Amino acid sequence: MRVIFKTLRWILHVITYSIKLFMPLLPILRYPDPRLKKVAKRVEKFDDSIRRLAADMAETMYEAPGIGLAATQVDVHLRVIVIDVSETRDQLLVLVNPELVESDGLQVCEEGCLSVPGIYDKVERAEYVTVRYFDAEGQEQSIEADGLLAVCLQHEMDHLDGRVFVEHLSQLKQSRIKAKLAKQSRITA
Ligand code: K1U
Ligand code: ZN
Repeated sequence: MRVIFKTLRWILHVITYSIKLFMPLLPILRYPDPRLKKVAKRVEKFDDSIRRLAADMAETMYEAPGIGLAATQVDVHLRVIVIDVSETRDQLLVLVNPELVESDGLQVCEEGCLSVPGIYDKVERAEYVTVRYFDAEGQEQSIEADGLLAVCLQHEMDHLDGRVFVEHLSQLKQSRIKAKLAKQSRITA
């Protein structure tokens, strides 16, 4: 009897561990959840809670997998984003209170969003951006970016202002996307 009980406990442990392995650490809000529209507040105190949030967001982003994540998407309305566009997935950027200080040119890039699963579409963004921000230790930094990093910075900063990339698309496309996502959630419910 004890052996059976121990085996069952071990099986349960393996199942729980496997589920955890494939699940993002923090639940990600799905469009059109109204909480994605909230404007995030500036971080005033750089304490351990901010570093913990950034670490949990990074883990969630890597597990999803994604190349960026904004705190808004995990229902935390503070101006914190994490980004890693490297192929090696080892160049994590944590940006607190990011501000666009310069932008130039235009580029059109196919975007996706962890809050809008399965939807990809072209969006026009600035080609070059300079972003001033604070790192997790509260040190002021600045980053100049082009290509995918520039797109990702603009996409994540949009989230902090309550904007999702699909809002750059036509009303017709937005309605179709909402209908598709509603159908998806009816199927998975
Ligand atoms: O904000 C988010 O939801 C993350 C989003 C960021 C982004 C993607 C594409 C263009 C602009 C911004 C994603 O990461 S969607 C997933 C994705 O693009 C991806 C996932 C794995 C490997 C490579 C890309
Ligand atoms: Zn997104």
